[in-house]
Parts: sequence; C-alpha cells; structure tokens
Amino acid sequence: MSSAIIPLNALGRQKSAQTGGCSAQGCGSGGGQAADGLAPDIWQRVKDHPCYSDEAHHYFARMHVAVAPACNIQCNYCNRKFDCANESRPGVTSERLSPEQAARKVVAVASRVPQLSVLGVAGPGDALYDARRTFETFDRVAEVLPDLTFCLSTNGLALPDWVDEIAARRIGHVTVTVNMVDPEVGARIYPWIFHGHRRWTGLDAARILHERQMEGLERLAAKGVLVKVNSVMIPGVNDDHLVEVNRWIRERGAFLHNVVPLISDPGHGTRFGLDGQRGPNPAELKGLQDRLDGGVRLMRHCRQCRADAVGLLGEDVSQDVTLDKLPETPVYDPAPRAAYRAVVEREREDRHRAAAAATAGLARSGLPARLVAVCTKGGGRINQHFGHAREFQVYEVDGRGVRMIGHRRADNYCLGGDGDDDRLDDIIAALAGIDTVFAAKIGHCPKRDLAKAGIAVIDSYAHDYVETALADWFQAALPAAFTA
Ligand code: CLF
Ligand code: SF4
Repeated sequence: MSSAIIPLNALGRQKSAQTGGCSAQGCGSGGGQAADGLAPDIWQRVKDHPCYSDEAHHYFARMHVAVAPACNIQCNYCNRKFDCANESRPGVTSERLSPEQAARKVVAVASRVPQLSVLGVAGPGDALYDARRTFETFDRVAEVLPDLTFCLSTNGLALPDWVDEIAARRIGHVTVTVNMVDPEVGARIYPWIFHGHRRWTGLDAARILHERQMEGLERLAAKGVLVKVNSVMIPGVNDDHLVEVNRWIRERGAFLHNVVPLISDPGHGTRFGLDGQRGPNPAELKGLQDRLDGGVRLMRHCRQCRADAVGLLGEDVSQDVTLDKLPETPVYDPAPRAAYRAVVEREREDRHRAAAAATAGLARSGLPARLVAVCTKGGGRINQHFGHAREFQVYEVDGRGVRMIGHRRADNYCLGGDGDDDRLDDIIAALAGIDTVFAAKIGHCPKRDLAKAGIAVIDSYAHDYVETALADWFQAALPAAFTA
C-alpha cells in the first residue's frame, strides 16, 4: 500500500499541548458551538468528511467508485475519453464498475484503508443521469458498512427528479456544479444538454440547466441535505460572475462553495483546451476566493479528484486498489477503522488545544499576512521530507490565525535517492508568491538552490502541528527577517 495512508505512528509524535485554553473556534467539544464555528449537530456531520471540513481532510479519506459513466450535458472543459492512471482531475478513471463490483471494492478498501470515512459517486459522467446505478451501489454498501458517509456529485440537471430518493436514503452530502446563474454566461460553457427526451442548445439549454440546478439545490437544502456547490473558475467567461453565483446559492441554502480553477490543456481534447482558453493562476483564484469571503462558507482545499480517487485528498492510491488487485470475496474487518478513529479523536483534541494556545497572540502581532508552503503526509503535521513532496499545502498566517488556503502540485524532487534539477525548477515555479517552505527535512543542495531562488526552507519544526509551528515562526522569526 502506498505512503498515502497515514501510519498511526505518524500521529502523536509531538509534545502535546501545554495548557488548556480550549476555544469555540478551535475545539470540537466546546459549549454551544463546535469546531470551526459550526453548530454541534452540523459539526458532527462534517467532522469526518474530508471535503466538507478542511480540518477533517488531514485525517480522513474518501473513495470514489466510477459507476456513473454517462452524462446528460456537455461542458466545454470535459472530455471523458481521456483515460490516464497518472492524471488527477474530474472525469478521469482507470476502471468503470458495476454496482456489484463497486460494493466489492468498497468492502475490500475499507479493510485496508483505516482512514476511509466517505464513499462518493462522482462520475466519470453524472451520478444522477442513470441514478439507479448510483443508488444500487449505495444500497449494497450500506448493508455491510452502515457507518460510511455517502456523498454524490451532480451537474444538477436531473437533480429535481431524485431529491426525495436522495433524502430517503442516508445520502447527506450532495455537490452540485454551478458555473453560472445567467444563461448568457452558461451558453459559453455548455454547448448542449439532453433533457425531456431531446437535445437543447444555446440559451435554452443554459436556462433549463440553471432552473433545474436552483430547484434541486433549494429542495435538497430544505430536506436538510448539506449541499456543496462547485464552480469552475474560467477567466474571462465566469470569473466575476461567480460573485453573483455565490449570492444565489447562499439565498437557496447551500452549505459550502468550492471554486476550482479550470484545468485546460490542448492534450486533454476539451473544447476549452483546444480553443486556448486558459485557467486562472493561483493568485487569481485566491483573489476571487477572498472576494467571496463572507458569503457561503468556502472550501479551499479541493484537489479536483479523479472519478476513481481513493485515499487522503492530497495523495491518491487508486492505482493500488484496482479491482484486479483485490480479493474476489472480501470480508470486512472493522477493527482497523475503529482503532484509527480512537487515535484521531485523541490527536484532534490535543491539536485543537495546541493550536488555540499557539495562535492566541497572533492578533497582537500587527504583522502583514504571509503565505507559506508545508510538506505533510497528513495528520495536520509537518511530517514529510521536502524531496518526497508531490504537493505543498499553502497556509496564510496573519492576525486572524493560521488557515489553509490551497495547495500547489509539482513532481517530487527526489528520485531513487537523487535530486532532479529540472524538477526543482518546476517546484520553484509552482511555489510562485511563496518564499518560505516548512518540511520535516531537506538536503543541503536543494536547500541552497532554493535559497538562491529566494525560497527559505525551514526544517526545525519537524513533526510539529502546522498551526503551532507557523504561529511560532510568524511571531518570532518574521520581525528578525524584516530588520535583517
Ligand atoms: Fe467525492 Fe466530491 Fe463527495 Fe468529496 S470529492 S463526491 S464532496 S467525497 Fe472533494 Fe474531490 Fe474536491 Fe470533490 S476534493 S473534487 S470537493
Ligand atoms: Fe463532464 Fe461532468 Fe460536465 Fe458531464 S457534467 S460533461 S461528466 S464535467
């Protein structure tokens, strides 16, 4: 099994929080409010969901089963014919499964991946176009794993037809992709939809899709389902417009808004890719997300998963658990998941206390916000060697605290024990706008070369919690750097 699975001994290596100081912001057991400012009942529903809680994604994994191959619309950013084991983006999958195969896979994976908490259906087409396949999958899994959280993702066109079925099952988390509320904008994103036994194009297609999305969202929210809205940010097409989208979905009860950057490459064969439509850069994405702050809660840690993704959000192990590598008749062993959850509960409380104590003084610092990158294998700790990192988690530190605001991807620097200079150049490019990286360890040569590029790497906080390390560094080291 790949390193994506957090070894239990990677948790609990840091000295624990020195003092109490549990705050409503930072502790899951606070009085009237739970962690993250959420009401306790809502926190219970999101605290193990790696997409609905940024905090949960340090500990818990999701798996997607690709049981929904067909789609009822065409988006200009999608081409599902592209099939690559190394590609991580929506619509890509290495295997398509029947509901029976999917259930077998889930049972096998749940025995091997103790972090597993959520089962999702996210394509590779639309989860509700042929909804019976999606529902049969969930029904089969529910018989064996009643404690898994169920989640699905849809373009929303068929959603109004299935609201009651979703609510009647225990599917408590639904994502609807909403890229526009103005059909004029929609007509630039969707060439056609298939609805009511016929194909629609142009403004009519966009108008129908918009009306169905809003109806589905509103009715799901009224039934208590936690609805997340994903929006693809397409510069020059809907970037400014997403402010309006955020307002519409707030008024209709959305729980989360997840703005993701358009992935566009001519090699993917999508309409946008072939036309040269570019995606936003990290600064543009952050700029829009900052504009949306104050509306619907924002998700900023999305990894734009494959339709067969398995594991923690930052590290996909789907290639280790394809059907051919799993037993024909798996028997579910609940013990590893139960043991892992017990460890996480203890670890979480300790981390919350430590983070609350460490960040308490930040408001007085008066220092400008800083963006830093962190190498981590999970658990909310700085616990990965720089050379092994294939993604860097980006945190913003300022007087309001320490917050994860995104991630940057690049191939890992170390290959079989040796560093790769070309890859280091790519890493430096991926870290644009970031001048400090926290890693568990880094070799002398890459540290020197990064310093030449203006990027400092700090490895003195190895295995500490991210929040305590960054708060300590922000308050202590930054003034010295400013006066140097
Ligand atoms: Fe999957 Fe989506 Fe459910 Fe998560 S993914 S169906 S809500 S379990 Fe998560 Fe992946 Fe982003 Fe989706 S990181 S693409 S938001
Ligand atoms: Fe592709 Fe999803 Fe759009 Fe369908 S709704 S075309 S599967 S991105």
